[in-house]
Amino acid sequence: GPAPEADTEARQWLARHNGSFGHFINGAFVASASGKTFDSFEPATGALLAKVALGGSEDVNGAVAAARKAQGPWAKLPGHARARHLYALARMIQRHARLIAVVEALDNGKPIRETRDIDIPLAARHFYHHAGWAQLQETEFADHVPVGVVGQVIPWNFPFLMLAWKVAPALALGNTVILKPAEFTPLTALLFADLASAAGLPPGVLNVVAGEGETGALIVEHEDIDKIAFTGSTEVGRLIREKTGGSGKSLTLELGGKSPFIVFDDADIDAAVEGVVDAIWFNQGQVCCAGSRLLVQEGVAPLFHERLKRRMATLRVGHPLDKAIDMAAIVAPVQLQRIESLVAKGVSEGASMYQPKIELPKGGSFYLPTLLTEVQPTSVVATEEIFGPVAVSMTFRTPEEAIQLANHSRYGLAASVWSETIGLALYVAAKLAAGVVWVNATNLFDASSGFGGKRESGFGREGGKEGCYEYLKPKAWLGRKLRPEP
Ligand code: TXE
Repeated sequence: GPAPEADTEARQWLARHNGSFGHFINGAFVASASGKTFDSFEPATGALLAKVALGGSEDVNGAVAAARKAQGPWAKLPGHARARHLYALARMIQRHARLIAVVEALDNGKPIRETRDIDIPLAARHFYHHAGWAQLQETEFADHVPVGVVGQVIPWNFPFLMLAWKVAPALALGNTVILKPAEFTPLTALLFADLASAAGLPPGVLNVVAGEGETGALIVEHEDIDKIAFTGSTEVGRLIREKTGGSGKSLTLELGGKSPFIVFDDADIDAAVEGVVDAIWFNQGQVCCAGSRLLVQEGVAPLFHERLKRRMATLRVGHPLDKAIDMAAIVAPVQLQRIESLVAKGVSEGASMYQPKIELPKGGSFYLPTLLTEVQPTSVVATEEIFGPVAVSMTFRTPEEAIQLANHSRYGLAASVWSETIGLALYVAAKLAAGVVWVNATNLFDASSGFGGKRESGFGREGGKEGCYEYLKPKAWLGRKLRPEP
């Protein structure tokens, strides 16, 4: 189990706020105008972690007014001055990496090994990367202007990393932000606001309004917001698209997925098995680009499934703060029930289920690593996003059949192809409908590489130069004497 002192700093931080958090508006923490709050629980134990302000229209109005007031001066700063702020935020994340990692693990239920080694370092890297773009704004984006005031609504699966993906490019390019973290995981966004304020970020540039879906809807519908950036479910994404249609607001959506993970007969089997571990058991499978649909060539399928099951039996499920575990808790009981009912549906539709005999911790929301084989391509588990530690496996004979099965989806976020024949892998990769294709690899991310989907997985990119354009608008300058006389 976790060392008892492991979370001292995090508990102290919670205690400093008396376990009760306000919104961060115009540079200060404030309670909701209505006085309403909601509870954030520890998924691993079910215990109450904090009480958090529930944002209503007055709170959203206040945040938008602060962001509007701050936007002009923020955009007028020279790029290098904004870059200095982003560098300061990046260093702040690194300096407090341990505290953020622990709070994130407690609030989300994910393993500390992942928050410490992946989420938090990638978030810092995102701020460093975008500091570079801020510095280059005048030269690289001379014919563009900031979008303005941006509303950002993020999910609970990567609370801190999704914050970084959204906040870093927005601020770098001269926008100001109203961010709403997900109701299951509001704490690291509030911690970040605390750190940003200590790092000297001007008031109003970043505002965090906590709350539920209704708070998100208030942001989406606010008249004085110029752009909405959303990551979350395809259903809510569709709703937001309807609500913003015709409003003149810019919109980017990063939604769900059911990404194929294709294994050819000649793949390096051990590497592909480790790939599956990363693809579907990383973050308990609560990953938008999770390799959740295994497509295995018939010749190697029995061996592949046998090796995969053997590997599954070695996975360790435990408390998020235990450094020696592979998987921890599912974010909330409602998500656990969703996983359970989808798997039951899969089994009733004829899938055969394998779960290793691992003892799960008591009290919290835990689910075993699960493999479903003999799955029909049209069944619910093969087409719907389960968003849990459940791999669904089907077989194919030819590359053409693999491509057809892979593209048989309403989504198009990511794909992964495994073959030692690079020509075959690249041929298949080129034909896959996905925003990113990994070859003999999975879940590779970098701040310099734009991430985003096709089809019902959404549109727009986060990261890289293409991601910067999502926070800019082109502006043409035509006329005489645009330059002062010498
Ligand atoms: O997502 P929601 P949920 C998928 C995944 C998961 C399912 C349900 O399949 O099982 O969605 O998760 C805010 N207007 N993904 O219900 O509701 C909400 O408060 C504006 C995939 O938690 O989309 C939160 O901040 N905002 C995904 C955010 O939207 C609204 C990540 C996401 O919540 C709103 C998460 C509204 N009407 C879930 N309703 C991915 N792409 O990675 C809710 N919200």
